Amino acid sequence: MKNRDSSIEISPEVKKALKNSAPVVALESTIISHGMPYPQNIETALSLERTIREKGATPATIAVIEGKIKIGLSEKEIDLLARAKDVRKASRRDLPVVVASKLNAATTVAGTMICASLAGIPIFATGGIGGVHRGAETSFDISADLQELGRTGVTVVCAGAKAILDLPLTLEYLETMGVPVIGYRTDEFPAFYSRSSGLAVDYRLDEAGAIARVMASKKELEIGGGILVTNPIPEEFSMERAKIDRAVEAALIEARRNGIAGKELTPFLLDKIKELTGGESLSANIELVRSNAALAAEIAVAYSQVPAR
Ligand code: PSU
Ligand code: MN
Repeated sequence: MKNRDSSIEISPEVKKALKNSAPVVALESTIISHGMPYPQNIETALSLERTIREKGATPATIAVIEGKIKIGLSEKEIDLLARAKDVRKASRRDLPVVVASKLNAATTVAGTMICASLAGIPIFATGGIGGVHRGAETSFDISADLQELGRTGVTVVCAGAKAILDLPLTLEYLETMGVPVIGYRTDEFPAFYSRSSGLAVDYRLDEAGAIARVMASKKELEIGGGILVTNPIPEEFSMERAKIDRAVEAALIEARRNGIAGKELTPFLLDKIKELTGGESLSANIELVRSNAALAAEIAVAYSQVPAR
C-alpha cells in the first residue's frame, strides 16, 4: 500500500481486527451529521456500533476530522459530528478538498465506500443509498453513490432507497454500472420506510453465508465494483405506503418551491418527511439502520470464514 499515513488514521481496535482478518463493518457518517437530528443521531450511531459488536464484528465508523480520514471514531468525534454545524458532506468529489483543507466532513455512501476500500474493509452498513432523483432527465441529479457502487469493491447493506428517488431508474442505473442487487429474504426491492416497491431485485438470497460467497466470487473473478444488499425494514416498524407517499410528494413540492438542489436536496427532503410524518419516519429510520448493521455484521462474520480468498 502507498504511504497514506498522513491522511488516513485507522483506530487501534480496527487495525487489530484487520490484521487478524477478523470481521469489520464500516459505517457512514452523513447519516449522523445530515440525515438525523440531535440527539437521535448520536444515540443511533452509538447503538449501531453496539449492535455490530454483539454480532461478533468490529464497527468502523468513518468520517474526516480536521482533514484526516478516520477509520473508527471515538465517542468524542461522533459527538462532534452529531452537534457541529459546519460539518461538510463528503462524496467522491469532496474528499480531496476536505482532506487538503483540513476540514471536518461526514462521508456519504460513496465517500465511505472509498475510505473503507482504502482501509481494506469489504462491507458497510447504511440506511438508504442515494439514487436517481425524480426529474433527473432535466436536473441530471444522480447520486454519486451509484457510480461508486460500479467501481469500488465494497458490499453495501441498505434498506433499498427512498421514494424521494425514482426507484425504477435507480435500478436501471445500477444494472448499467454492473452492480448486483441482492434481496435479503425478499424478491422485491425494498423502499426504505416500507418493505415493498413493486420492483423486483435481481437475486434473492436468504442466508448471510450465501451473500458472503457472492462477495468471495466477485473478488476471485476480479470483477471489481460493489454489491448492493437490500434488507427490508422489519415488518413491525414499516410504515404505511400511502402515508409515506403523501409526505414524499409534499416534500418534493416544497423543495421545488424553495429552489433546493445539489447536495442540499437529500438532507432537505429527509427533514421535511420527518416533519410531515410527525417523527414516525425517524423511528422507522433508526430501526432499519440497526437491522442493516446486524445483517452486515452477520455477512462480515460469514465472509471471514469463507475459505481460500
Ligand atoms: N438516503 C437516506 N438517508 C441518508 C442518505 C441517503 O435515506 O442519510 C445520505 C447518504 O449518506 C447518501 C447521501 O450517500 O445521503 C446521498 O446524497 P446525494 O443524493 O447528495 O448523493
Ligand atoms: Mn445529488
